[in-house]
Amino acid sequence: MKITGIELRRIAMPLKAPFRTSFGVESARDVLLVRVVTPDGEGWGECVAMSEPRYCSEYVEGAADVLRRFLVPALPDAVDAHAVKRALKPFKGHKMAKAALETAVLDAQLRASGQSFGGFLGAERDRVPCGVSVGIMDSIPELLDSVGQFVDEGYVRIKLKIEPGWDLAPVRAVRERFGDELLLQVDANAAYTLADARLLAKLDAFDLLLIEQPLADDDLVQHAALARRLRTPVCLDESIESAEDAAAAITLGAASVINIKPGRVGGYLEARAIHDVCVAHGVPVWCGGMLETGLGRAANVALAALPGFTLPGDTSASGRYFATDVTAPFELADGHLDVPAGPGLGVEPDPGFLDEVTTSVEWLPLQPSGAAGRP
Ligand code: OSB
Ligand code: MG
Repeated sequence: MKITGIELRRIAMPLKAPFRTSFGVESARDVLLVRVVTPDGEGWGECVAMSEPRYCSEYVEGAADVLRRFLVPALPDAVDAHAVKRALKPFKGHKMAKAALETAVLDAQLRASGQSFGGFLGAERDRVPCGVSVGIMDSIPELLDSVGQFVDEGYVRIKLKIEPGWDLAPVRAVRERFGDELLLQVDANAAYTLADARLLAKLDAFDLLLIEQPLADDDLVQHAALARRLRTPVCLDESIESAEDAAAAITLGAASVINIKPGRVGGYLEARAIHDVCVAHGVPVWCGGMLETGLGRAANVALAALPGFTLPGDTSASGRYFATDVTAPFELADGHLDVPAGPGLGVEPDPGFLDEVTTSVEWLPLQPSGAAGRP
């Protein structure tokens, strides 16, 4: 496949309500969309980097910079997603920027050949069960209201964001209000240290599915030490950026569950490789989220339909975060989202809405013929 050029489009998506984690508060989603243009059609990739480098070292402006300065110019003449992955490998880090570019090329390639993301990745289900991530709140009554609404909407699993000072009490309150049947897990986003092991062990009383990323991103050895002191399974998010990381974490005993976010690991090819490593080791995986629009969500839902994704993901409906999505909204039915079946992502951005929320557009021509104009 030849690429004519690449468009970097920034959009500003207001969130229905601020989303608070141990690393910060998000009130609007500043999204970088990558559109690959070829003579046979186009493809979309959503970059999941956030506006500030607080979840990880990447941030939207930095992702746009590395794309225009290094990644896009490194693309070979004829590409498919595998060739993109190879061409970008010499550049260290910047997984979210790489993932967006690889995904856009994969989407263009699959749309051209008529295959869906799910079909390409090896999805074995046509719908996936959905969980929801619930931010840190100002009070427990507010949290119980919020969880109650999500339960009423049909979400099959609740994840509570925790941090020091917002851990045992909110978890106890949710467990008491909603009962032992509720699938419940927590996510600390690296907010604790091994010195907190005794405190974290008190969460064992609440029968959580897992505790996600309790310690720092680069603390694999300490996660292994913590895991030996908890009955609650330890799941890693931030620590896992590749299949090699996943293998190391499993071998060390640092994780008995892995959260796979395609953006964090450099794309859907690497995400599938991590899935395969985990399946080979009998380690369950689930699909994480980064407050994606419908474009990113479509691909995540396809990934979550692979056989090793045995736990519900953070693949919530469009309405969890956005009053209006850039695609037709993903809507929950009986706690599930349908896996798109059409070619590529199987969803289209609404051009009018996209223009309304666009804050900047940049065209990067690739072939000499593309320099003449913007298709
Ligand atoms: O740690 O999983 C995380 C959102 C932004 C950054 C990191 C995380 C999250 C979430 C929400 O937990 C996931 C979602 O609902 O998309
Ligand atoms: Mg997480």
